[in-house]
Amino acid sequence: MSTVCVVGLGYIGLPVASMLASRGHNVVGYDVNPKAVDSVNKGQAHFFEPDLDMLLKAAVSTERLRASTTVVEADYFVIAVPTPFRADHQPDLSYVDAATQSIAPFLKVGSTVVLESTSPVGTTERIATQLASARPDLRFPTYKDTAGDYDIAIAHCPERILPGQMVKELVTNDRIIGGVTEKCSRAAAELYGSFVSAKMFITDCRTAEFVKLIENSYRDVNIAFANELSVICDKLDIDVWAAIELANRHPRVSILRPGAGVGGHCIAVDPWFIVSTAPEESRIIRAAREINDAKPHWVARQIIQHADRFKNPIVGCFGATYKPDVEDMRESPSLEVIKLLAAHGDIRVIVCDPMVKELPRELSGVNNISMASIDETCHQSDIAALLVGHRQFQQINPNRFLNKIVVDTIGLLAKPSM
Ligand code: SAJ
Repeated sequence: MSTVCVVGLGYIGLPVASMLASRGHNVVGYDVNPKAVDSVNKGQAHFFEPDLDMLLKAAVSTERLRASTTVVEADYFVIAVPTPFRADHQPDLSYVDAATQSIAPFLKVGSTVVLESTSPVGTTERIATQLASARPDLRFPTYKDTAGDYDIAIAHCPERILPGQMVKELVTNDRIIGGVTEKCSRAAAELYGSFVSAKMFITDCRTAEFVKLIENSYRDVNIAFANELSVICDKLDIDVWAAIELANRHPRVSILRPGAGVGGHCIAVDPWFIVSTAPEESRIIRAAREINDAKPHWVARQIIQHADRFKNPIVGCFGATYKPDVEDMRESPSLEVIKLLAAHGDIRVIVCDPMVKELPRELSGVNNISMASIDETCHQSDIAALLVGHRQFQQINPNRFLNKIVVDTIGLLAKPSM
């Protein structure tokens, strides 16, 4: 069993740290946020993810996992910090750089550094270069170098788990492991082999970085296609859900679902990392991002057009999270719709979301926004904006919408066409 220092106890780092501990490794989770550290040490996750609390509690109570605000010496360092983009859509690598600097003093001969954070191509090599300059006493690998001998292995093993199913997918998803050299890949595979039951595919770090980015871009492009269809269908007075369902009867067609837009910290972000490195060439990828980003604005315009027919319109927004059955509101398109509606001062907006206890600060103090139960929202609203397909919304009796204008962005009330 190894000692592992997981850098960053967020949405990815915490499940990974808990999983590693459950497989018998001695894990220290490092985070700069003392609140997150305290809560982890009490065995409590600071965000909701099914089955995570159970795994974490067991890891802490067996003392295989402890959280700390300081890094420790370890056999493995797993970096799982955010990689957002800046206002100009250029990647912000400041968290990865800070993580790299924080582990540098604690490397020892034989340590392996694994980057899990989704990152632009070249980031794993950037870590190697930065560590080499911080630790001139140690030897570091260079890209695809087979001859060189070195003390530290460095690899990228991009996270692939789906929020809502993270604990299961950590074990069952195939993994891509891209070392700076093949020897580095093998060192990382050793650690991941202790909990991954699926296949592990070895490649180089640049390919691994690119593979992760194209996985999410693939999904973004396909969702953009579905969103574009919904706008076209609206213009042509065609039921988009029926059209997609019928098209998907073709054996080689599988169109995704339109919605209020694309949110979360992955699919709405990662494609920009490709666009930023190849701006001229990334034409579909950029267009997809723009189409998906425009969708909440289109949805809000539709609702406002209906609302203008009422004297004191009340719009019930069903859903505020970025997707069904999670409590995460990061980059949420439904939240964007809510903001745009509220900015139209004449509309009263009622938000209903059983996954959300309170709205983000910038919205909770706004006069014309309030939160209400499903029942009250159905009862009070003139217009029902169906924005997120939570399980609880699927159980609403469709008759409750009969006397309202319904803007159904997610096909909640779509009738099967066959
Ligand atoms: N969405 C649609 N229509 C669809 C499917 C999704 O509008 O048919 C929307 C969702 O409502 C949401 C957004 O797209 O707003 C993204 O949701 P998602 O469930 O597709 O993906 P994420 O962002 O929760 O997680 C993704 C996953 N990537 C892929 O499926 C290729 C996950 O495996 C990654 O680990 C994660 O990104 C990540 O961290 O990169």
